[in-house]
Order: sequence, then structure tokens, then C-alpha cells
Amino acid sequence: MPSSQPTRADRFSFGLWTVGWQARDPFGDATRPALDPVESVHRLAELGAYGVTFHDDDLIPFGSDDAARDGHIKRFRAALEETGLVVPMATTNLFTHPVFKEGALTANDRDVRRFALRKVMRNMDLAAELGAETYVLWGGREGTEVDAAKDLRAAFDRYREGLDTLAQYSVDRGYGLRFALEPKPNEPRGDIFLPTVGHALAFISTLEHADLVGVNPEVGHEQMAGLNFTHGIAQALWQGKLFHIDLNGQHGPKFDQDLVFGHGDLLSAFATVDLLENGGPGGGPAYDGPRHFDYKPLRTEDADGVWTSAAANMRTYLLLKERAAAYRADPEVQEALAAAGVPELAVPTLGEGESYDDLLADRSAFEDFDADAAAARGGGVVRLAQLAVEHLTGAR
Ligand SMILES: [Mn+2]
Repeated sequence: MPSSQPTRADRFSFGLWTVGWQARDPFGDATRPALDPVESVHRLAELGAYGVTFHDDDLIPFGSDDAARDGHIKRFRAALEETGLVVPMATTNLFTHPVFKEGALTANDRDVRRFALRKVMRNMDLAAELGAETYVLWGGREGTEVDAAKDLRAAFDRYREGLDTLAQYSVDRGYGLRFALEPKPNEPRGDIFLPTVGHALAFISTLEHADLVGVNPEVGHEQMAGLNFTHGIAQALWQGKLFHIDLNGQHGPKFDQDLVFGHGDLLSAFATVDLLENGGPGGGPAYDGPRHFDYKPLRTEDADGVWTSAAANMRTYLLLKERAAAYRADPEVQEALAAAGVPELAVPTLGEGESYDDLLADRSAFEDFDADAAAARGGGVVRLAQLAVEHLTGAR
């Protein structure tokens, strides 16, 4: 068996809200007691994680006074120092309190928007103090159930205004934060703004500090929309916008399941790890940020099951990483890749210095091109899929 014991070098991180989820759902009460963030920090460190992330309210209950707030931060900071865990990312809860029921940065109520901005800025201060490099924004309440109840164009104006303001705040304070927008198609709102990686990337291009804003794609969120997660992060990487990633599992388009990474679509998880670890220049890693898990331990689990599931995320990632390396190293896979013409896509369509006039003059490109012969050639794609399955099942 390969070594699947995580180390700090693997850069695995978890949100406090993941292991700390008490499993309250729309139909049932909590099945687990509250978890002290200090205990989570210690347990995650023991399991081999390197980082922990949080929403402001995960650490400091909403409405805490300054003295209580300072106390919570002090205990958390002490746990970080004892364990060596870092805080690579932080985010803001702009969805739990009923004040955000109609939106936060895009609420119709201007006072709510101003409150939301202040809540984010306050937690950015703490994030910077704790050394975070990335600030995630998931707009779970930014959206509608009834389109007539929102001026949709104005909502995008306000969303942009909010992000421009926050980015300027980070720049002026010297926080050096990069922002990562997390797309999701629906839930809790009927339809959420910036529902996919593609929508978010297009929106980001309109921002004043577009260079400071990227995406935090989540496996299940793209799969809820029936999309290919690996394609989404590939485009984000290609545009230099994969600032953070939320790994978990999902079984197709339905409610957000937040399963353990790999416990949904395993072949897709394999493709994702292969891209992250082997999709970069020269076949090296394509992404060097935290491997962050945003999952929920199943509602059936007790406290032991929580830590079993946390460990399962990391172990699955490392197993897939090992399997992806074995896949790439297999001479038969290399031969199958070549037979399928995969390396040829890296060759530009026009030759060096070739103009479209040269292309028009090239009879072999059109007049003498045998489209029927090209169409008759098999793609060799199924063989690559089966080789992946055989590596995944330990048959190779
Ligand atoms: Mn997430």
C-alpha cells in the first residue's frame, strides 16, 4: 500500500464549520453536540492537516461583545501556536442570521448591505492578523426566488461595488489578501447570483481590482449544476484564477450533499487530482494552494465518525494522487495517450509565422484534405477510461 498518511507538506486544510457541523438539517435536529474550535484545531493537527479556516461566526458567536470576542480569538490563537496549524483562508458568514434573508451585499435594504460590508471588513482585520492569504466570499443569500423582487442589473452593480470596496480596503490596509468567489447555483436561495465558475470569471473581469479576485470552486456546487468540475477548475487555472479550492463529493444534480471527497463521483475526483497534481507545466503540479475540504460529516455519525470522515478526505486525496501518478507512469497509458492524439493538441493550429493567407493557400488543409478518412479514425478514448478504472481498482 502507498503511504496515505498526510503530512503538513500536503497542505490539507478544513473549515471549522465542516467537522463542527452539528448535522441540523431542514427536517431534523442536531445529532451531535457543539464542537469547541480549540478541540477541532488539535484533532485536525493530529490527523495531519496543516491549516484551518473559518467564518467569523464559527469562531465568535454572532452578537458577542468585545470582551467575549477577544477571549474566543485568544483561545484560538493559543491552539494555533500549540499545534503549528496555520490559517490560510477566512470567510464571512453572510447567510445564517435572518438579517441576511433577502441578501447581504445585494440586499434591497441598503442598511443591510452596509452592515454586511462592515461584517466582512471586521473579519478581514482578523484574517490578516492571523496571516490568512485568501479571503473567500460565498454569496449564499445573494439571489432570488422571485425575479420581480430584485432589480437584477442593480444587484450586479451592488455586488461589484461591494467587492471593489473590500479589495480597496485590503490594499489600503496592506493586508495583501486575495479574494476568491465561491459559485453555487442554488441553495439556500432558489437561484444564487454567480452560479458557476464561468459566471464568476466573467463577473470578475468587470471589477476594479480584478487582479486580486479569483474563484474558490467547490466540487459539489458545479456538479449540482450538472457541470464538469475538472473543466471548471481547468479554465480557472488557465486564466490564473484558481485562488482556492473546496474539495468534497456529490452524486449529481440534487441538493448539496457535501460528501467526503471521492465519495461521490470517484472518476471525476481522480481527474481533478490528476489535473491538480500532474496538469502543470512539464507534468508537475498545476496548483500550489491549500487542498481545502468543505464537506459535512454525515448526519448518521457520532464524534468518532466526524474524525474518521475528516481523515477519509485526506486519505482519499493521497490515494488518488498516488493512483494518478501510477496512471501517468504506466507505459501503456502513455502509448494510449499518444494513440488518442492527446499530445498533439499542444501543437498550435497555425505554424510558426503562418498567416491565415498561408492557411488559405495550403491545399492540404482543405481542397485535398480527406475529411472522410479523418472521420473514420477512432478516438481511442474508451481505452484511456478503462486504464483509469483499472488503476483506480488496483488492477494495475
Ligand atoms: Mn464551500
